[in-house]
Amino acid sequence: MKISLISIFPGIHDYGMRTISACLKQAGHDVKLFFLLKEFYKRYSETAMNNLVKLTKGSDLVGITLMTNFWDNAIQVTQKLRDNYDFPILWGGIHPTIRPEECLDYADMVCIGEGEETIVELADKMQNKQYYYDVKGMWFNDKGKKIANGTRALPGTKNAARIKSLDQIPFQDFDYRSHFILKGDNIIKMDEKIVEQCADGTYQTFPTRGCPFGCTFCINNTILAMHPHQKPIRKRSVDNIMMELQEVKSKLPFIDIILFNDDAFFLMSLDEIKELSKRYKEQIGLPLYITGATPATLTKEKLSLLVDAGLVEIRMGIQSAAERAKKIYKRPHTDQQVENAVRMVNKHRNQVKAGYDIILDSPWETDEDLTETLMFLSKLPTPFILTILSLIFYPGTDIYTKAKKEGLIKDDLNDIYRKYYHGSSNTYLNKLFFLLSDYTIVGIGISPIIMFILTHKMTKKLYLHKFLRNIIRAVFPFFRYIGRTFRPLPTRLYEAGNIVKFGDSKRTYRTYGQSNFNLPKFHGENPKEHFDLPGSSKSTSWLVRKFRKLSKMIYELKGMDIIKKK
Ligand code: B12
Ligand code: SF4
Repeated sequence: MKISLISIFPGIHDYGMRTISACLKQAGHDVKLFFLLKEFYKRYSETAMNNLVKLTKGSDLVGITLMTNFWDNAIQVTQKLRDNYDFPILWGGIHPTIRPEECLDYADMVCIGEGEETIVELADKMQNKQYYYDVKGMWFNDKGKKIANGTRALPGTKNAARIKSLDQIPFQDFDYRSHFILKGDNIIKMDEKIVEQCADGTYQTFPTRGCPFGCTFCINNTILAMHPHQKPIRKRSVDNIMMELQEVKSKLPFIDIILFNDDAFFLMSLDEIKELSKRYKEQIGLPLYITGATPATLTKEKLSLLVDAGLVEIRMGIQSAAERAKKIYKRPHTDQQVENAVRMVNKHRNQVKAGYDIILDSPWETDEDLTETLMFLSKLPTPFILTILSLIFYPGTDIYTKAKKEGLIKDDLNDIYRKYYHGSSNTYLNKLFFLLSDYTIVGIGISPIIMFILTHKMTKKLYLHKFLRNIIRAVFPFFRYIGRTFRPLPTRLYEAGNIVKFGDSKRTYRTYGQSNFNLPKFHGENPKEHFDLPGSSKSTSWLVRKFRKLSKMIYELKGMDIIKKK
């Protein structure tokens, strides 16, 4: 079977699609993989779409992957292909998993959930001209009649038809000879240079799948409800992880950081982490970045082992410190546990860059709740970076149901599918989170007393709050200079392009910016041009910009940039 798979995300780190492709190739199918990198709020040009039509000619099946925000682009691609060909179009990924029915208004078929077994069974049956409308985990649109075949047991569980262990899943397809990528308006053949440029030195993989907590805004909330009797977390063996990473080292020599992007990595047992760290250090030896550090699962022992193995960056969800919000989100930890986890990470501040996620714009959070979170954050040891996201009620989650019931969602398409996740509303308190983040990155922070004054009702009543905030913003370059001068070791980790040592060895690595995945360099796109975000040049006053420029000049003139740049 000739199968074209289309990834419409803005980066080439599409683990799901690469794995689906590897499974199909392993089963003997002829697969072309397209990376049509695009931010979800931009559409493809007519030239790009015509290119795609040419390149998908002769396909027997086309698969498209999408998350909710990529809805419009999935429709654009589907309609273009539909206007030219009559091959079946299959949608898979997070959004089709939670809303299969509406997807069938556009696609001919939908794959629900993890699709490694499903896609191979479907493709084999299609190739053998067998009846395939009975494939489990699939929904079909048969001339207007929708056929729903339920869910399939998750790969890596004992009820799975074939893949009873995650170790049976082939590694991601990085064979670029059958890959294509959108560059400008044209879709061109991928080559090693482009992979190198787009990978930005990072290789993403997943030692585990799933998370048992099911916070009410997260996809795991939905997945747990869909698979109530299955193990919520599935793990790969250390042997299997090592095999994959050794292959990466030999086939992708430009990779210089490994990212474990699991939802709940620290649910690996101490023994598993001991073995993984030991072998990782001996056999892989690349800097390591781990997300999915849920505060309640992080322990000193696990962390120390990983730091010794080469951990250079960690990301953990805090989301909110307010009791009311944590209850609504069903967060599985106390503020004390978060603080302990942050302090644990901070002990390794000279080697490990810390990132914490915060969710803003919850309609159920009051100004008092936000103030509670700001006060909590201001007490934490620096440096760290805050990734500030705007709450989105993704369908299938409990908060979607709650928001819908309360009439907070008028129109799913505009209020959810097209909502920009970094575009938190421009309120005074929201801006304080961004200001705080600027200060925490440079190892200074904003002290609880200052935060208390900034957030106190009286300050607002006296109309002093904005004035004070502007002063703190304006003097930031000075404090950045102080922070970086007096805390050069930890703060250099937060600047992209610095060469630093990692682990306990003499080896070095180049530090990265906040987002390794988006490709402004390659693609020439910058969301800040389209949204007036806090921190963007549009929302910064002329005076502050001038002041920052002047201090930057002084900073550079004084030659205080002691860290070597590549
Ligand atoms: C890694 C990751 C990213 C990476 C890479 C994305 C990628 N495509 O791989 C990056 C950092 C780029 C990213 C970005 C975003 N992400 Co993200 N991300 C994840 C994460 C943590 C893991 C995804 C993953 O690889 N899972 C493992 C694989 C095995 O699962 P999978 O990708 O779903 O693929 C399987 C199936 O879905 C299916 N499948 C997938 N595609 C197809 C296609 C076909 C044809 C078939 C048959 C099957 C199939 O088979 C695959 C193999 O089993 C998930 C959380 C999660 N647990 O999934 C969030 C998640 C997918 N992200 C999410 C979101 C919202 C985003 C953003 C839109 C916004 C944000 N706040 O981060 C941005 C968008 C970026 C942008 N600039 O526009 C949400 C999606 C919710 C939704 N309803 O759409 C998730 C679920 C997290 C959450 N909030 O719960 N993300
Ligand atoms: S702990 Fe993280 S990954 Fe797990 S359900 Fe909560 S938000 Fe999702």
